[in-house]
Amino acid sequence: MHKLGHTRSSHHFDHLLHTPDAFVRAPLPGMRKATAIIHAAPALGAAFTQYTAEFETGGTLGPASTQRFIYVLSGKLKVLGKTLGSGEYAYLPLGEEPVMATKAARASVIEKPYEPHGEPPAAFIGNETAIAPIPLMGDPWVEVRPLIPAGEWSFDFAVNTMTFQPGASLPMVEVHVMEHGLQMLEGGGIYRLGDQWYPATAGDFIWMGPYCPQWFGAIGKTAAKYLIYKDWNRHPL
Ligand code: UGY
Ligand code: MN
Repeated sequence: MHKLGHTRSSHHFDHLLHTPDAFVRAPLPGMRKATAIIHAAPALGAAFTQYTAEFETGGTLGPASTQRFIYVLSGKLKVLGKTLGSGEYAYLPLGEEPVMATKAARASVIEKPYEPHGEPPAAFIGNETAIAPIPLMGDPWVEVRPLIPAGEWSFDFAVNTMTFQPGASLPMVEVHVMEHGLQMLEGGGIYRLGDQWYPATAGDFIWMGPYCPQWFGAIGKTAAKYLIYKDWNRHPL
């Protein structure tokens, strides 16, 4: 049944809420047996690209001309000679290394031209469950897991997961120069973006531009969790 023109998706100059009912799929150059839902890109005002890649078994990404971060949402992806499952991820400095699904898979892919500062970082893989949680500003109800090693200036972006116990929230409305790409992984709540409040749930994507006022409160009986990108470690000039 169609929805008579209704969607929760909403696009403003400083933010986008992108909900699954509005997703449009198209392969990117070089993809085989795979397609992309592009959530954030320079066309939006973002300085990075983030998309959900959906693979059939045997599907591959095309090469990128930028660094690339891949977080597996479901299924199995072979990267750097290892098979990665849900919650595992890879950082690829050149974007040229092959990425192939050994089982139908979905992954969140971030691509960004590298801003050099010393030697570029080397490729690595990781597992979110192996990262020790950090309480956000001392609040044990909001756990942050940095997926890219913190304190290493060579990286020009950060990717974290944030897990909010039911009823927990960001301690303040944040307004900052960094932009965000956010993939809601589990649970949900209310996201304040600019001057609006949106229900947000697993499967949604949110882009927040520089200085977009932002706040989140988790609602429901289970924890809410999201994957969040931000530009990091570089002077804004
Ligand atoms: O890292 C952050 O800026 C994060 N606390 N922002 C957010 O969750 N919207
Ligand atoms: Mn923020």
